[in-house]
Amino acid sequence: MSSTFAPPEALTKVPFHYCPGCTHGIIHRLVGEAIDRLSIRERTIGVASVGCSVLAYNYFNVDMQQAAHGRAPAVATGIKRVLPDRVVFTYQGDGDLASIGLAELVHAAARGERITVIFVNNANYGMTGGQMAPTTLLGQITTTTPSGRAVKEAGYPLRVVEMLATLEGPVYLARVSVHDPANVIRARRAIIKAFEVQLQDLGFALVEVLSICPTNWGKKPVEALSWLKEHMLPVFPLGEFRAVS
Ligand SMILES: Cc1ncc(C[n+]2csc(CCOP(=O)(O)OP(=O)(O)O)c2C)c(N)n1
Ligand code: SF4
Repeated sequence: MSSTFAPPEALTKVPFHYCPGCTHGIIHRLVGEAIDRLSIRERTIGVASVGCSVLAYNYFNVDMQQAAHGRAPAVATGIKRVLPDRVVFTYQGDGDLASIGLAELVHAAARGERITVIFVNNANYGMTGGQMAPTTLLGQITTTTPSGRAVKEAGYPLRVVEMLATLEGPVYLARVSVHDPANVIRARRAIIKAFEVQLQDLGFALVEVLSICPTNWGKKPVEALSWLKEHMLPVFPLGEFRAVS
């Protein structure tokens, strides 16, 4: 019997530990599919970060390196410079990438490092219990903003892709979402593109993926998908902010 649907070879058979409905799993799959599609599994090295995706090294069927919280772009830079023929990507949450790791990210982008960054924005610190992240929306309730994020105390959400688009180093910058099937397909295209940029040795590429955290948002998965669409899309518009032909 022929098989019409199978998991990507670039993912292991280890079951994900993610909460039911969490879209980290979908994003892992899209990265795995991109690696398969480009036939780069044997020469890809992933850098896992710290956050709910801390165990990504168990799930990607490629060589993996664990980085300390926020340091993945610096670690990826080192790997890529020593092994320029490898395809190097990081997989980071918004707490990891946009808070403690912002300096590493911005400088890697400004230097135009030939790495691919997959940035999962779920508008909170998932792993540690749902604290406010730099991407938390105004008014959003988190464990550290129980009355909703207020400008006076906590300022405004950070738009990472728009900020990086002011730099000359990045070659490809996109924001996508996985809240419905059409957007999942667009997200897959953007992730493939971000790897192709590296294969063509063009420079730094980052894809921000809007993602849900039903557990810490206190919503059922389907409600969380609607919440993303209604509340996150107006603040984090989708599209390519730096494109390559
Ligand atoms: C140096 C350091 N500081 C703080 C922590 C605690 N910590 C672990 S994960 C995390 C935030 C993770 O949030 P995010 O990156 O948004 O990923 P998510 O869990 O939402 O996928 C924090 C603050 C740590 N592990 N190391
Ligand atoms: S806490 Fe949130 S981000 Fe972490 S696995 Fe659960 S739903 Fe996903």
